[in-house]
Amino acid sequence: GLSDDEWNHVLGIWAKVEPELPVYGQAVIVRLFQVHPETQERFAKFKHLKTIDELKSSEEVKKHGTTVLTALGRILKLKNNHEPELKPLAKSHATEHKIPVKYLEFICEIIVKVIAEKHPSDFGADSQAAMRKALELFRNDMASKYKEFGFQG
Ligand code: HKL
Ligand code: NA
Repeated sequence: GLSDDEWNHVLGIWAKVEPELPVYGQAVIVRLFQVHPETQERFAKFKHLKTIDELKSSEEVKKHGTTVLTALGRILKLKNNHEPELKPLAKSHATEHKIPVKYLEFICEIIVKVIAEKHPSDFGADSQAAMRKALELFRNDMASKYKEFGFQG
């Protein structure tokens, strides 16, 4: 797990992100689809969006990004005790959506980059390191739940 100090960093930067969750959510999903186009293929509802302008102007993309970051925020706020919130998410991503752990790595990396771009002065080295550690914990626990659900990820 993370130390109290590390969680303070994580939740401190998250408090700055939260008032603008739709902006962040949109930026994260658009970037994910741009940098890793195979991830967009996982969404039947987004397959018709071909250009960067179409992605950026899609209310559905923005809504999905907001929902994803809202779910992630709930997990982060539970700190080292995220299991009750994480389990149903791992179940759906393992058994229904079949999302490889590699894709979780992609989105986590993009989340850190997008925050660093939008909040450079509030997201110093210690905060970035703490956020990376929290997202690594999230991914590792998702991966072990995946295995419990019979998905090798
Ligand atoms: N999804 C997340 C989080 C993540 C930061 C990592 C997260 C948090 N998801 O049809 C659905 C698909 C979903 C969801 C509904 C779908 C396809 C899908 N997700 C794909 C992905 C990918 C692959 C591009 C990645 C990297 C990823 C990562 C949260 Fe994800 N996702 C949902 C959700 C929630 C908002 C819903 C599922 C709701 C649920 O499981 O409730 C028990
Ligand atoms: Na800081």
